[in-house]
Amino acid sequence: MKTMKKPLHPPAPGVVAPARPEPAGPSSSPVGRAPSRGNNSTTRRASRLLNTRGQRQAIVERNTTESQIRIALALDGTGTRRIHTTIPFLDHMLDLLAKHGFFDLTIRAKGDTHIDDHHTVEDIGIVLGEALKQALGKKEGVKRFGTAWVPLDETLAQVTVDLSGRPYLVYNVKLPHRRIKGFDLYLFEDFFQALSTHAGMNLHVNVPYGRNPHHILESIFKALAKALDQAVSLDPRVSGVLSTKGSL
Ligand SMILES: [Mn+2]
Repeated sequence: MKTMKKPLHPPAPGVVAPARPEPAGPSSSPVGRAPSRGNNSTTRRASRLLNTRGQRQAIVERNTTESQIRIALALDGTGTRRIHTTIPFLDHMLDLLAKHGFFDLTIRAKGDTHIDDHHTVEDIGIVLGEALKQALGKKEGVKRFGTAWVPLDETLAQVTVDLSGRPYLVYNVKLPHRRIKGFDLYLFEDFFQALSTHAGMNLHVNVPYGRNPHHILESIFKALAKALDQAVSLDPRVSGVLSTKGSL
């Protein structure tokens, strides 16, 4: 009873499994690539869902010639995190996401950043989205929707999510300048696109006003954290899934 392979998402406090990924193979969950990029690289994938003492968590590993990424995500966490992406500004943003969303999050990523940061940033979005989807399972009892407004000094950001299974990104963000210490902030749109696609999540990101790019991104990630914290939380009034269709 320490290890069960079959029922990935029992409706009640679940099975216990060791916190390490299984080797890649035919039974591994597919982790696709965002549609905007080719699919011709050699990909090794491994993923494993863990339901430990009622916790909703997942580990997803994705290795290609462009990036090597492993993410462990626990939805019912405390904000404990260990994040190493080799991109300091991205580390800072993902740190905020875990802290303010009360997610336990471990990310180990490296990629071909000698070319540019694009592959690594987008692929982290892919793997984080996949981990979120797997940790949610059938989404039984979850609130499904979440929304948050978060200010940071002169900036205000608003993020709304629906864990609908329907990927769609709306991204209304204007940055007064594009780079912070050489890092291309436009890549965050690709990150959110990948996250939305692979989590199966409707994601709206709006920044009505803001002056400082660091503040703008920081308030976005805090708002995403609060919105996701709300959306993934369990509502005892929800029996099954919160959908008149009966599935999400
Ligand atoms: Mn900051």
